[in-house]
Amino acid sequence: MKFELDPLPYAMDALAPHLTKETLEFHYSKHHQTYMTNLKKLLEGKPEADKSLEEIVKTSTGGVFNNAAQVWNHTFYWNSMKPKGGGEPTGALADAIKRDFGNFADFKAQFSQAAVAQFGSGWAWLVKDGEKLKITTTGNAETPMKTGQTCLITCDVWEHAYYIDYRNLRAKYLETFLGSLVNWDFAAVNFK
Ligand code: MN3
Repeated sequence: MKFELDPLPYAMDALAPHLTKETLEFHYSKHHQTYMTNLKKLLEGKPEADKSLEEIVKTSTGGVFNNAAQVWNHTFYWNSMKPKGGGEPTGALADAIKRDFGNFADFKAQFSQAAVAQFGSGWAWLVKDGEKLKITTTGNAETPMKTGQTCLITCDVWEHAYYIDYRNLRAKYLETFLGSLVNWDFAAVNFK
């Protein structure tokens, strides 16, 4: 793999005021970068270093898994948001959400509840499991990608994702994520 982070898909201040430049500077340049730096150190001179990031996530355990999965999860998270995001999905993804959650408002409520209920650090996900859409949460670095589900959207619910802007108010962060940041275009591409 190449041991470099993908660049952020937007400027550091592009998600403000919902997520500030300070949050993105810490989250991308410190947290995300540290997972990559650690992974590089752990794999230096090892045959796994030639594998793709996805292969490493799927086949590793312990510290290698934790750092590799956090690199993958964060890149997926950055792409799960965009400036002037929010709104509702359209087309086949909108139909599938209606089919599996009743309606979009119910989907949003269930996603937010699941994210708030995740105890401690982790992630909330919309995934495609076979043909069915599901909301799932994972603890720490765990990722549905490892178990063969197709990830459509994720929200990072580690405190470092929201503490600068929202302090302890994870529910408020979720409301903003779903209302103003989530990138349904990215979800639609993953859904296909
Ligand atoms: Mn994070």
